[in-house]
Amino acid sequence: MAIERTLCILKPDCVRKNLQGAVLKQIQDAGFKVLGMKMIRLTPETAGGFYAVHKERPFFGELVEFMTSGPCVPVALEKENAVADYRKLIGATDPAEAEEGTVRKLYADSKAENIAHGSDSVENGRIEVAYFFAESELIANQ
Ligand code: FUP
Repeated sequence: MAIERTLCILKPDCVRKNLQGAVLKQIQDAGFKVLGMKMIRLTPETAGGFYAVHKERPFFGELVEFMTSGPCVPVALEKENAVADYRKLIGATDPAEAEEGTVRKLYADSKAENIAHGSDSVENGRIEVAYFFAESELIANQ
């Protein structure tokens, strides 16, 4: 299996609930290496650009509003098979459908406020990490 990068965002609901540490511990305990991490507040432009693929969806406005509602924590992760393994760790988009023990099942309130983002393909993992981090900000060898 190949070493991959994937982007986690600890979303504003995660930060509001003071769950950054708990979720990050779960991620690190599962073997993911943290290459970079920062706490930022997204603007409508950065949030809209990140979710541009959902621009025509009915929930786009609310998604941007939520993602800009407070600080969030983008985290660049690396591991073998990182994209699929991380999506398994966070669980289904809707916490009601997420498996027991997953981050979203444990902590998320709804499909809209679901604690953590995860890239959905290896290509998007690279693109999304680069959306938030310059290569020089990533620690490749820890
Ligand atoms: P995921 O890959 O699990 O993050 O889910 P999607 O890419 O399908 O959706 C991105 C974000 O849009 C979700 F995290 C929350 C929001 N969303 C809604 O608010 N309502 C929906 O019906 C679907 C997604």
